[in-house]
Amino acid sequence: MTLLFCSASDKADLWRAEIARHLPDLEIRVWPDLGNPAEIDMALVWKPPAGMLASLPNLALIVSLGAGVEPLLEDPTLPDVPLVRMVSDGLTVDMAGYVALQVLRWHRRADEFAALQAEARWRPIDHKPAPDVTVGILGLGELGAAAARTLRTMEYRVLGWSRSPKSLDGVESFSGTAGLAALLAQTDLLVCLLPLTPDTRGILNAGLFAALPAGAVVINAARGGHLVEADLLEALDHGGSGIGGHGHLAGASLDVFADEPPPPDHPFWRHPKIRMTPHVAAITHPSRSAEQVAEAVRAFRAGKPLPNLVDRRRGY
Ligand code: NDP
Ligand code: OXD
Repeated sequence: MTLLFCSASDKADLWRAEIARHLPDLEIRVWPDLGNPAEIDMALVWKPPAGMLASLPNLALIVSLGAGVEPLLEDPTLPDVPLVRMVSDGLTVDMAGYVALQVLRWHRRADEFAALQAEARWRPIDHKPAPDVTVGILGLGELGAAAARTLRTMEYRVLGWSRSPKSLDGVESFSGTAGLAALLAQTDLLVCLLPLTPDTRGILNAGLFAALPAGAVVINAARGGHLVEADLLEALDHGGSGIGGHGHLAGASLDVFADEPPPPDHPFWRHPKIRMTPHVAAITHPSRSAEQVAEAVRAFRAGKPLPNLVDRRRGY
């Protein structure tokens, strides 16, 4: 059995070494040096060139290096074989940390204190106790649930929205359209951790922002396609008076963008109420995630049920 590795943004040598620690007998080839394509039956990929997977006649398993699989599902030539996505402790811990960092940054006024320090000014600014601050999380899956658990340890009030209701200690669960409206009406900081599907594309739009209380903050760590960028700018700049001055929303933390990187003249770069990171909220580190790849390969070899199988009809 032979696995093909294909990713322009991951280090093939590191992955090969880490996977070999778990599966020393597995032959791994690195795209574009695939040798005889007919010998490849498994592929480990992140954003492979469109049509590449379809050119492997005996491909029987695809493992995604990412948790989100919409780049694969958007390829109309994607072979109809089982697709496993990345779920790993490394990714989960990273994402929970990113969400906690952004929630604290806005709640504890971190940027305002940084600005005051730059002017050598000593000015205490008050903040609400954490239990009086409500964080609403869209998507209570692997990453959303982990973020919720972390925020609960910090005593924030946490609400979560998912397709099916969830039972998570200390987290109020909402689902459906009415559930979304109820969650938004109570949310001070809104976190998006949904998969990008036809149902969720553009969900962070003018209607959703208007349903949030004035002064709310939006944190998008899922996909750029969830956000209607012009609507965010409008909600930040107009329509009320948030903590940071004019505008219905007080601010936004964005890790993901429609175009990555956004062009140099994109208004987000210099917007005073936007904090950007370059799609680094959670990283699939080989040392923390090779075991999950090995698990999928072992199950595949043994003909056992595959872990973290994507439901293609649902789109995640
Ligand atoms: P999961 O599949 O585990 O969770 C998805 C959650 O979203 C589930 O709770 C699901 O509900 C809910 N959901 C899906 N569709 C809808 C809908 N139409 N309405 C309401 N709820 C919905 O995904 P992960 O938590 O592993 O990952 C989430 C996303 O995070 C990924 O798809 C990816 O885009 C992004 N990501 C970003 C990274 C970054 O660095 N910025 C890194 C890794 C991932 P239910 O449970 O009922 O099915
Ligand atoms: C992922 C990502 O989906 O890194 O894993 O965005």
